[in-house]
Amino acid sequence: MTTEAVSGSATAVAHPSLAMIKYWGKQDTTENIPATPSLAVTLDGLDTTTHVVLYPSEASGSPSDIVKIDGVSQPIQRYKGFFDAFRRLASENGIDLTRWWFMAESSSNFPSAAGLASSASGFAALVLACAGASGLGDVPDTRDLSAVARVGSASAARSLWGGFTQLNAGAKSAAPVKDASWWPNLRIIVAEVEKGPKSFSSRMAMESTRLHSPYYKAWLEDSSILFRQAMAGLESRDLSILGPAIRKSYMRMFATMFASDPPIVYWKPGSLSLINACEKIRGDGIQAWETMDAGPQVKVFCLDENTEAISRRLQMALPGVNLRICTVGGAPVLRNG
Ligand code: 2P0
Repeated sequence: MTTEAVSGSATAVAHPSLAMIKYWGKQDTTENIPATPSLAVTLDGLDTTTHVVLYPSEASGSPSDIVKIDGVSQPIQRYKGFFDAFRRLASENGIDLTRWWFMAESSSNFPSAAGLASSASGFAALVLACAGASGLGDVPDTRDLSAVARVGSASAARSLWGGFTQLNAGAKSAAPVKDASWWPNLRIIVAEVEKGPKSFSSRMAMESTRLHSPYYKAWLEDSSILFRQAMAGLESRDLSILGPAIRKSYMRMFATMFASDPPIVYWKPGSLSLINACEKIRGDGIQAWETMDAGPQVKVFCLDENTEAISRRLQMALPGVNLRICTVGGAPVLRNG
């Protein structure tokens, strides 16, 4: 039995999920099901805060749900699948939201749509705030919220937990692997090579790779092997095992994109300067393993004791580059009101 919703509001804060082993490609574009297994770390220090208000549709004067990022209204079509999935989940948990709209306002303390996984933290914060505003609170299992977030952005499914998470190929929801305390001296240096939004969305680029890259099949096969290597490195907290798997995963993801027709190139000259710097740092015997996502930014996995030395060398390689030192972050949090 379902009961009518009542007006409510909630605020949630979530962190991005940075993939060490990359999700790139979909098994199902409608349901947004990943074709590769991914293994990710939740980043502390990068926050998305989302405030959601639930209000009766007849009193709203609005034709639909509303999402604003930094005060700017977003095309609601991009969110339709997400809100449909959320309403289904609410109904399964006894709350009827058919005559209610959501109004969401979101902002981050880092650039959006620039290859820093803002859609992961964004949809994770959104699903949690929607649950709070609807009065669902802690009722749905986190895996159910993860499955709804996945419809918004598959990487967001991973951001529902802190620490290290995995999203298997073909999976509807992510799963926790290790909590945030697992690797206390792991650091991730986030280097902002360029500000401003990326030139094409990861969703379009991912689909174009699937359809137009002759290397896509090899990429899918390879992903499972790299996933297992990375899991072994994480289990043993050994960067000399995890690091090479991290590097191979992003390099092979981009190789598949470069081979696409037309090619997809997110790299900028500054990205390459930092990639080369990491190789030299490793040549000097320091563990510094970089990765990149759908944008020009570079993230470097290292240990606490090497953070200063690596940061200095990155600054020398790309003077003026903005560096943030992140630790492994916790789960998203929900505040009522
Ligand atoms: C990841 N990325 O695993 C990969 C690595 C970027 C490179 O997930 O289409 O915004 O919304 O499911 O999650 C970025 O893509 O894509 C991404 P959709 P999403 O983090």
